[in-house]
Amino acid sequence: MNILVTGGLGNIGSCLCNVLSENNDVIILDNFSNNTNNIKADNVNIVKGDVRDNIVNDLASKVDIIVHMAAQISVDESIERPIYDADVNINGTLNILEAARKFDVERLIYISSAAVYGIPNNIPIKEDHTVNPISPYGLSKLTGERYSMLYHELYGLPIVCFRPFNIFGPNQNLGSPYSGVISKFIAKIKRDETPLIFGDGNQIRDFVYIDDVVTGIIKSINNDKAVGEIFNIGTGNKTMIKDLAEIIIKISDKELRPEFLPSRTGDIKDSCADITKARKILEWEPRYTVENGLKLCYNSVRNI
Ligand code: UD2
Repeated sequence: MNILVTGGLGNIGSCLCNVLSENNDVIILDNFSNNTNNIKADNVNIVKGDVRDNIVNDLASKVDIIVHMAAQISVDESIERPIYDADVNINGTLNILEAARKFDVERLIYISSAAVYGIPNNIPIKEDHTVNPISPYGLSKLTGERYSMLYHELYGLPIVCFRPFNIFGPNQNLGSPYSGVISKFIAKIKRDETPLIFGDGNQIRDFVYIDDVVTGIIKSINNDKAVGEIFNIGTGNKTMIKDLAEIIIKISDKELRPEFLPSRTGDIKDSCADITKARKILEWEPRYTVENGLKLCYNSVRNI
């Protein structure tokens, strides 16, 4: 099959493209904002461009399937620059949807975010939980979902949406101010510094390993029952941030203790996915525990 992956040079994108390229012809559309290229296969066609531009028509005309994950991904940046966030995440998605409609793609997979839920009323969170984003990023991702579903209903576009929870894996940019807590803790611990915990550390997250996310996405490509559906992608396992710090310190075999700082403003207290739907319809099961995934992440970092 011919597959277009927008944002294919990002962390999840490159991991996905490396797997897809084993059996498919892959085209990546990416604006190179990540500054790295972890694509291993040489049969991947990498095109530099923007999802808001006309180039998406040219690329959509050449493929059977589109995975759309190019986005403005930072919550903080979305609060600083809400118009830019909306332009990339909403108009960019609309541009992709139109191209997919025009060229009759067989599947469009839209990568949304657990940020659409905002502060949950209860955990684990099912897909039918109320959506109430608390950042422009969450709102722009939700709008992309809504447009996707509308294109499915109005034009019969075969759409699948995913709401990933806290994704982690090797190759995350340890220096980036936008990287997640795991990258932050690993960077600190590798430098023999104390990891910083915001708040009491009792807040819960659902950390899902990148390879499991990729498997879930791939399983939706040939599954007709997935069309028109939205799936949480997490593990259903709750990890407290203070426990996360302890696990990484243990892996490092260093004598470090985390330092506790005031809570981050706007931080969500607890978040965890209910993944019953993906288990049932996609026959998908996450394989990595947090511990296993963390060992792989920690050991992948050589020099810092
Ligand atoms: C995640 C997503 C974000 C958005 C959001 C929606 C990541 C990296 N971010 O934000 O894009 O979808 O969910 O809810 O997946 N923390 C520390 N010390 C640190 C860094 C973080 O204690 O050095 C805490 C932080 O206060 C929070 C938790 O760790 O309670 C997780 O933080 P995060 O930035 O990794 O991800 P999150 O869940 O806020």
